[in-house]
Amino acid sequence: MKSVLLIMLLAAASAEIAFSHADAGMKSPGADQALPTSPKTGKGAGVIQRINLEKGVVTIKHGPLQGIVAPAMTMSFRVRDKAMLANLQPLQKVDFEISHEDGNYVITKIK
Ligand SMILES: [Cu+2]
Repeated sequence: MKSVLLIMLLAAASAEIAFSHADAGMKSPGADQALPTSPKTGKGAGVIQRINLEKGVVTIKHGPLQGIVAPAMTMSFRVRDKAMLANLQPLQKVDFEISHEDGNYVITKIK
């Protein structure tokens, strides 16, 4: 019975993380005319709010992104390699690069 409870807790925890910019209302008016196709990569800077080492997810309060049309907001990103989170901590200022893969934004570089 213990393992069943654990699985339910894990499911509930993962459900609250939103990875998609689209879900978070990331589209802004004028985005369509700026670029004919959505760029696949972008850059940004922000402040780390939370880090989940187990899931490889970092929550960043970021400014407007370069490359990908996105306003300033706080959101959770998956990192390509969990080891990228090893030297980061909450409230740290970071520069990061993201790539759009399989409908999600993935951090490819962060420091
Ligand atoms: Cu965002």
